[in-house]
Amino acid sequence: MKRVITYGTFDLLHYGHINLLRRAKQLGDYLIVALSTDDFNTNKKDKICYFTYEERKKLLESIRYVDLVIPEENWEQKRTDIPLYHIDTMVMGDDWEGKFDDLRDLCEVVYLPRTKEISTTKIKEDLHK
Ligand code: C2G
Repeated sequence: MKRVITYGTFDLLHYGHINLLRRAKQLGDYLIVALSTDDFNTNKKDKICYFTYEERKKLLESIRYVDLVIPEENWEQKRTDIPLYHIDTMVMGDDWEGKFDDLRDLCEVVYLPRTKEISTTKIKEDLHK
């Protein structure tokens, strides 16, 4: 049973996120999503979410590739999450390329190409036009 984890805010869920989650699941048998809490987004990631944590959690739990959603409350928890959840592989989009290589002593770290043409920022800008 290969266990995969990924981290993110996943606000205004879109097909770029789904592409990431689908490929992450293809790397194992069980996919955990550590979802950034509202507090973490506001105070540390400088992100204002449209949907609350609970709403974003419900959306992610309805995705066939996702087996478990846990809260991401800070940048540092990865080092405890990986042994705690017996993680074999951590997956992130390549906008994070290299940023989590220090975790390679704990698990495989894989960066996957982002879906270029879509982003929450673009959605908001296009809707604003
Ligand atoms: N993503 C993607 N393609 C997009 C947009 C996002 O592949 N067009 C990926 C990102 O690379 C990330 C995941 O989808 O791996 C979630 O995206 P965000 O919610 O923007 O994640 P981020 O805010 O970067 O949070 O501790 C890590 C952070 O919590 C990552």
